[in-house]
Amino acid sequence: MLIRIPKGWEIPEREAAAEDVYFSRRRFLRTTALGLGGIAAGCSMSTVNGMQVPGLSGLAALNATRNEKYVVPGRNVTPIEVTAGYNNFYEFTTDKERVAYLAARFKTRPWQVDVRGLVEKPFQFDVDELIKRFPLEERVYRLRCVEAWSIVVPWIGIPLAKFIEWAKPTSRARFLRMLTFYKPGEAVGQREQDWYPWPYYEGLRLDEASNELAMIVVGCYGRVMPNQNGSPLRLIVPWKYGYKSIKSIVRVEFTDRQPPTFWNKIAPKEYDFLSNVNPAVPHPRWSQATEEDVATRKRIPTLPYNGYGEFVAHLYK
Ligand SMILES: Nc1nc2c(c(=O)[nH]1)N[C@H]1C(S)=C(S)[C@@H](COP(=O)(O)O)O[C@H]1N2
Ligand SMILES: [Mo]
Repeated sequence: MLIRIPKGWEIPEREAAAEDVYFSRRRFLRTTALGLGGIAAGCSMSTVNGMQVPGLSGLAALNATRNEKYVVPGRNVTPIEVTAGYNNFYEFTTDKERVAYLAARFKTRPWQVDVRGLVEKPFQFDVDELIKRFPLEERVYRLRCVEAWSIVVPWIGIPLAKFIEWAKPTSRARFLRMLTFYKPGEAVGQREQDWYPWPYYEGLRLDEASNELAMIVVGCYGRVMPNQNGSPLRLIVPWKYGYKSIKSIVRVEFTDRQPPTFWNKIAPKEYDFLSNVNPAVPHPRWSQATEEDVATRKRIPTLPYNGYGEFVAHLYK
């Protein structure tokens, strides 16, 4: 049985455009999250470092080779209970500390992904086939949300460039469009927040998607990904604001025209197609010069391209 979000928690329509609606209430929510967890009877619960986070037990271990080329100097890896306990996944709720509870029983296996559009031959694959087909890499990346908070995560996945090679786009392909599931019966946020333009959709230019940093991610912290982080497969593009890193992908489409994106559709003046992390360009409603490390609660400077300029700046000359 899924939990019904109490009326008081729902966001009014006029505020729906604000990705940060509940951000300022985080400290309040942090203190109530454990109490609310009790409502989610039947969902599996793990205690990590004394904190309870659902969705962490029973995740299969993944065999991955750490790629030491990608390191995050001066910051520690964010503890798993923070990464898996504080999420943006609007398909479930806008309340970051309740995503883990509401996503705990979402079925992410078996999971088919459609590859279509400007490819030699459209096809479908199962996520576990993909995991068997490609060697998995572990990379520690920063994740910087547009709401000015950040975490550091050891993701496990496949370079998106390798996936693109496998998909065989035609010479006309210029962009990649990705889509999340639409399952209002299972995802309470899709059911009850019907003013959002579901399903979530994102896009990249093909040269961005082919950059060495872009990854199809299937796990983190040595295991299959917890549901709340976008299981069973998501995108990670660490030089862009977090909302570009679309979760729980069901379709990858190659196109010759720039695809629309979910957040741009909702608030075009606030969220553009490229969305590269840039401390010099404030969000219309707040500064992007600094960010809060969610684990330490310390404010730290935001870096151009989230610290990945050496890899990606040439794409935007
Ligand atoms: N399908 C989908 N993907 C999504 C989101 C979402 O609401 N739905 N939120 C985005 C935002 S705003 C951020 S910051 C990251 C958060 O990823 P995390 O919860 O694993 O930290 O996921 C992104 N991908
Ligand atoms: Mo975000």
